[in-house]
Amino acid sequence: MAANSILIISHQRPDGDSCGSSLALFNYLKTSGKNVAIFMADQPPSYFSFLPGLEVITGDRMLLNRQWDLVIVLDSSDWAHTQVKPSNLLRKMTINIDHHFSNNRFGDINCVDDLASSTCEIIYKFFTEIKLALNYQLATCLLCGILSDTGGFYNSATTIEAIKISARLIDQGAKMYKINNQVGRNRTINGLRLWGEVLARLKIDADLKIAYTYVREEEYKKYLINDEELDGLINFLNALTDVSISALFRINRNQTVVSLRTTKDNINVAQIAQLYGGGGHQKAAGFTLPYTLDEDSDLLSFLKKDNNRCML
Ligand SMILES: [Mn+2]
Repeated sequence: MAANSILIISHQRPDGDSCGSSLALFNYLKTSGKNVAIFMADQPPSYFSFLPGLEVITGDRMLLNRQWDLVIVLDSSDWAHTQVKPSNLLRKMTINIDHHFSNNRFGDINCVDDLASSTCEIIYKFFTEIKLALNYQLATCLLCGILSDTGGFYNSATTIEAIKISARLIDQGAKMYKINNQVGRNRTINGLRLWGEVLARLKIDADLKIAYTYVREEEYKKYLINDEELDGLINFLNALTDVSISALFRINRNQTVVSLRTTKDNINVAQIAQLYGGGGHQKAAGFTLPYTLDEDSDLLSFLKKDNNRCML
């Protein structure tokens, strides 16, 4: 089947991998003469503006009412993370390209490799397979995804393969230090002040070996920041020694978003997240509770309850 109209979809709260992989594929398909668009439920953070073509990413739901030959879903373990209802989406075929441990193989074709550092790594391998010559733009998009998901070669997703591919992307002109600075070190003064408050109430439960803290929706508003400014905080907490898991609770009006990190070989936080309808990677995962937890006492009793069921 030759697909002429192609919709690329990626997950809510876009990150460097979803934006990088979507834009790299978009550029390739556009150059191949296809009618192509990218849908993401949320707008990408402005600090990704260095990515060529970022402005084509749209949250315009009118796109979802059109008829598409092909839908390609990137970097999303299931439909829920895209905030798109597949039953309403008119398409002949769905291709699912992803690297999450928890991917539920929702596509007609599933290209899922949970050993890949990032979706960008899988797209790179596809481009290599079809012998596509990479240019600066494609290399920048792909390196952005690898550096985002490996935390700048810091976390357990950092494989020999990821480093080898990155070296080739740098050879094509992608600037590693620039991407790392844009993606990993883009802090605002208000963002850091909020980090300070959240870190000041960090608790460690010695029995569970869990470090945990929380942030409330009102605090984002108080500091006039987007909650994506806290994305780096949970990775920062993962630097704690002597704990098995770090947890950040974002307490919103009607729900609680929980992020989990571990550096321990014997712990798979994606399995914990899956118990609550979430997902992610073995060392970095999250889930959303459809209710609000109240500060310290609730958080601890929630963690203790979980500990009985699944943790450690
Ligand atoms: Mn990813």
